[in-house]
Amino acid sequence: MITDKQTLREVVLREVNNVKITDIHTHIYAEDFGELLLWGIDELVTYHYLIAEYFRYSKMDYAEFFALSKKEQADLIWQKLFIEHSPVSEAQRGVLTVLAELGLDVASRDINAYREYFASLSTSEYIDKVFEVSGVKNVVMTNDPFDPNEKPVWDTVGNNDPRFKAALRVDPLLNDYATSYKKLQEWGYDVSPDLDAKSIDEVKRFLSDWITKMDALYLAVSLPPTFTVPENSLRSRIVENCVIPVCREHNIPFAMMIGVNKLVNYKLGLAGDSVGKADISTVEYLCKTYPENKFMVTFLSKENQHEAAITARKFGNLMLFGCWWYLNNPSIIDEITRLRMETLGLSFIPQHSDARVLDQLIYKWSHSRKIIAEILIDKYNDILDAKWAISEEEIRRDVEGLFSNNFWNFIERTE
Ligand code: FIX
Ligand code: ZN
Repeated sequence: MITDKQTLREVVLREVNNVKITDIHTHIYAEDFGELLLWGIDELVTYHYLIAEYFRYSKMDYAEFFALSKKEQADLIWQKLFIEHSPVSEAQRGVLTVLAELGLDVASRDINAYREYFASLSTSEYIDKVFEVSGVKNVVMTNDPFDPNEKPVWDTVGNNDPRFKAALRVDPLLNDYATSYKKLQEWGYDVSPDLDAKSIDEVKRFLSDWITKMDALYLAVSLPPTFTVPENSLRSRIVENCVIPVCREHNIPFAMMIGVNKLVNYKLGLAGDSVGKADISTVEYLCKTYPENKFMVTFLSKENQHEAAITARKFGNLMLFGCWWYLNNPSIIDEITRLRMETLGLSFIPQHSDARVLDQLIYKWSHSRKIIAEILIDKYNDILDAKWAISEEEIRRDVEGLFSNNFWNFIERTE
């Protein structure tokens, strides 16, 4: 048993550095999905976080920028954010971490030399490399049947890489049924714009068909701060009459990602979304009303985090996950993770990468491992002070829970 703090530190750092991670929410894809999988230095540097940061300095016309090639955009961003200003933001620093952990010469600042490295690798070689360097064992994708570039893949080859799991993403269905119902009709589902009884059955059939086709581990949606159930809206009716029963039938969680104000600056595209504080009472209502359902929830607003942790104490069918998007900064990850551990013990999923570019698995997890390890050390030290002794096996158990098993146990699946 470990009773001294130096040994404890060494063991926690070793276990957190060595644990193989299940990354439960990403926007990366297996190789079979072709161009949907983004990787390499030009994709890294044109990540939408960095585009937003580029326009903090640049007065360039948005449309003119987006008309450029990825390489031309990357050259502008590299010059502005890395050469003319020190790259200290989390997204800027992340690029450097990727290059450093790949063993490239970061000090050279030579983006063309980096391009030569990436050009020397095949997609499958680089997927293997990133999983090896990042210590990620499997990722959950974001799979959208309404995406005209993705649906054909599922209608032909599907997903054949066991490292990549599927999650069914239904934003168009829930947030824009007035448009998306026409796609359902096109695909042979007998739905009407007013969501009558027949439509409810057909939407359920659509969801069930795709959960089965994808072997989806959960059903997910991104939602505005105003998301409310119950209310007299198509979204609320689809959630209660379609999503909840189908998720229960398949025994998969409904994952709600709440707090996005879409396209507050539409000219920035993906970089144009912002954040708003949501109403926790909808999560309380769903967890209380549907105790047989499982809910995964992450809020985008820092202001929702404390009440979310308290709500998770009330409902065992609620699993909080990640420090999402604008919360994925070291200072906020530290605050939220300490709050959650002090409130929920180890019964939460501390992080997901949200990687949109394969390479980001490397930096997002390298940075988060360090933060979470220091918090665990502090919390274990607190109980050592009370003369509680702990074993290496118990530390490994706790760490594997936070970085993988809490998810698999909650969804009642094995990998
Ligand atoms: O809705 C989502 O899954 C968000 O994570 C994305 O839309 C967002 O652009 C993102 O990648 C944040 O990290
Ligand atoms: Zn995401």
